[in-house]
Amino acid sequence: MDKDVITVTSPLLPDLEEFNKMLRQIWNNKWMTNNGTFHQQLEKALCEYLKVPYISLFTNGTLPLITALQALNISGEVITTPYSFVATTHSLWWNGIKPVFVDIDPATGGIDPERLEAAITPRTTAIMPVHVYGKPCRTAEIQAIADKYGLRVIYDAAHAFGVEVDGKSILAEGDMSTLSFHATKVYNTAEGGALIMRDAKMKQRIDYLKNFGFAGETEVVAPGINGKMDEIRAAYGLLNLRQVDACIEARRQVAVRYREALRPVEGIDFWDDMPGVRHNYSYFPIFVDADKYGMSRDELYFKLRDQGIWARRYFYPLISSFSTYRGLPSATRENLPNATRMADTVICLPIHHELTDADITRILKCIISSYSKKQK
Ligand code: T4K
Repeated sequence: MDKDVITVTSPLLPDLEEFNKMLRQIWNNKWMTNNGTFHQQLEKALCEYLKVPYISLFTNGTLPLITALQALNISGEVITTPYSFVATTHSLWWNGIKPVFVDIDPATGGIDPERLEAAITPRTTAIMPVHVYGKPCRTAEIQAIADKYGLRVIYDAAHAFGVEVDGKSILAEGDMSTLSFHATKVYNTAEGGALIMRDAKMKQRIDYLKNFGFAGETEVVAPGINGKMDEIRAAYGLLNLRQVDACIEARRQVAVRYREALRPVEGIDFWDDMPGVRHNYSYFPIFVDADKYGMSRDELYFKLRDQGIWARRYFYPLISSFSTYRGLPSATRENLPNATRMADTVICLPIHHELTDADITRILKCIISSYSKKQK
């Protein structure tokens, strides 16, 4: 890739010498996968780091969504958000479940709890919200509605690694939460993911399900899948866990600089930190008001692109506008005005631990120069 290109993210990589030492151990043991030593160590270390009671590692962040739905026997209709990565809704489709889209709360980007009740039908069995960009959803209100109607709540927390509210992990909310450890995430194992659950019985069930349903050498208790993380990724994950805090702090400093510089720019909106929340700064979305800023979102996006700044329009287009989902009654723009507006105005600016001061200055100059021209 061109050296002058600034990408939206860059993977946190383990120290290669340390990684080699761990690879040597794997080579010596010749135990590559199926609940190996590093896999067990990583599950334990992540429970401690994330302050959660039980975790099950997976090969990516999509299979935990599919498996959670299987484990809880979810069927019929599930209420979800259109403002996410397609994997959220695809996990429902893979389970033969009908997605019902509900609009988002523009203050969080997450599903709007005030619109949930109107979407519940006799076929509704669960809610699948997303802590989009790692920003916590309104979990207490979502849970109150779920309790009132006897619904399950599965959080797609792919972006919410290490996020806490008042010292409590956001991953402890709902029946289960999923994580993605994809290379583009704050904490990564190249490909990888996890499912977080509340009790040992469910952990056991999930461990069976991600291993074809095997409960011992000769017994299969359910039609499971192969979702197991291997030893190489678990070793990589153990090393990355040592440096993830420094990575989050570096990202925080980028966010501080963006906010300082962009606050006076009319027509560029962004979120500040929420009180009591430990954020992970996984994404830095800005929202472009074309009239006030003097340039549309796409004009700015392509201007950045032309200057080698590969920002991204996460999450445009909305999931509900893809051909698979477009025909659903809940997929209309009229039903999803806030999500539509957000998808049409968002740009996620580059944010990662290797971004230099010069990079940040270059990005800001590109955004601010268009605005200054309009002022003249
Ligand atoms: N739920 C939610 C809410 C999610 O956001 C996701 C995944 C999932 C579930 C499913 O989790 P996984 O099954 O994926 O674990 C990325 C990721 O592929 C995807 O994991 C992620 N969400 C989604 C939001 O974004 P792309 O298409 O943006 O990736 P790509 O290849 O364009 O990479 C973006 C930039 O990152 C590149 O320009 C440079 C940098 N990069 C990327 C890779 C892969 C690197 O520097 N090194 C790399 O190895 O999808």
